[in-house]
Amino acid sequence: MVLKIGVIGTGAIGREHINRLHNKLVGSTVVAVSDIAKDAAEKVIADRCPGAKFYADASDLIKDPEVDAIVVTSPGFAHAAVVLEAVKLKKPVFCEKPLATEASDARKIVDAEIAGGKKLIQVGFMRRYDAGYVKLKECIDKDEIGAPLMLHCAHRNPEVPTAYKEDMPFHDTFIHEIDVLRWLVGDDYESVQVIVPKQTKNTHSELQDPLMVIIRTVSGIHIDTEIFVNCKYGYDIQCQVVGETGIANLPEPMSLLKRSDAKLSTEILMDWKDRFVDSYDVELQDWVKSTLKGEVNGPTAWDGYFAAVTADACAKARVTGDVIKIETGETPAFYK
Ligand code: NAD
Ligand code: ISE
Repeated sequence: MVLKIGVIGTGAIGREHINRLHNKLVGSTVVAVSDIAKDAAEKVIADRCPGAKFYADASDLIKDPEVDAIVVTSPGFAHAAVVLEAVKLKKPVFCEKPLATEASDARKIVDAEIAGGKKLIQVGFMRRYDAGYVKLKECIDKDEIGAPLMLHCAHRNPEVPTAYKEDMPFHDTFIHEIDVLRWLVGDDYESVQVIVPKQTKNTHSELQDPLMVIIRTVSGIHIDTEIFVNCKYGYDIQCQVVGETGIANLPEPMSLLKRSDAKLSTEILMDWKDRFVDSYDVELQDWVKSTLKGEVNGPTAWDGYFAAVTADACAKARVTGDVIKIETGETPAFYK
């Protein structure tokens, strides 16, 4: 059986996912595409999924009876409306992160999914499928370094466009750490605090860069993460777990170690597309497989909601300088 997919949003990651789902992975085909930019979307169809229908209005794509499942790769602010429409029609959804840019919208999605009585939504937190993070989790779960006490992390992008501003470091960038670190240590968050260090000259008036976020988990684990989105030198993701009896680091991406010209050198990647290429493949193949079985195995709408609440708390903490409590309420039995 083949899953017939409609994709909403044909930008940077939409194009990549269309290619995966139509030409690379097993059990899926892209039958419809929607975007507010018609010409660019039609070019994507011609290049990557010829024959797929184009819809100017995403609602029409969701309603198309030929479309079994929806992939949402439009910008974050446009996610909630289409996810809610798909849930209403009981269609499975893979929604790129963030599930919503405001926790109140993410909560509406959770409530709608629970009311429908069936899990339908997976959120695109692909780091849970990254071989390095999977190894780190195995190491923690097998108690190889004792109980985690502290995590030191960094999320560095070479640069961001000027449209990237205000609270995007939390909702667009740090949202990955919010999800993957909670999954890694298996502990919810109690509070967040944001520190604004000396600013890089490479930022602009509407963006504070770098930022430092400190999370305290319910059991008391300390997690500090540097968010630095104009670091210039590379796309660099770091994570070190300090346990009671040892330390484990997220592996560096595989890269040649070269001795030449009196130098010992190795390349640093510049793009998230390259850094996480394998994780996106594994993530979407797993989503296709589980969707065909009528299941959701990956990060749920509740995970998306938890991340949105934490990102909102970071946004507040940045402005007030306070330690802000994370208040999500109990995980509903539906998601346990
Ligand atoms: P992008 O700006 O490159 O592309 C967005 C596309 O959506 C554009 O083609 C735009 O015309 C279209 N669009 C805008 N509003 C729309 C609407 N209302 N309905 C339909 N289409 C609309 O953005 P991107 O980098 O591809 O990011 C898209 C989403 O994917 C974001 O949520 C982003 O956070 C996420 N993303 C995830 C990762 C990851 O590592 N998991 C990486 C990059 C982006
Ligand atoms: C982008 O949307 C991603 O999800 C990347 O993984 C992240 O590193 C980047 O900061 C975001 O803008």
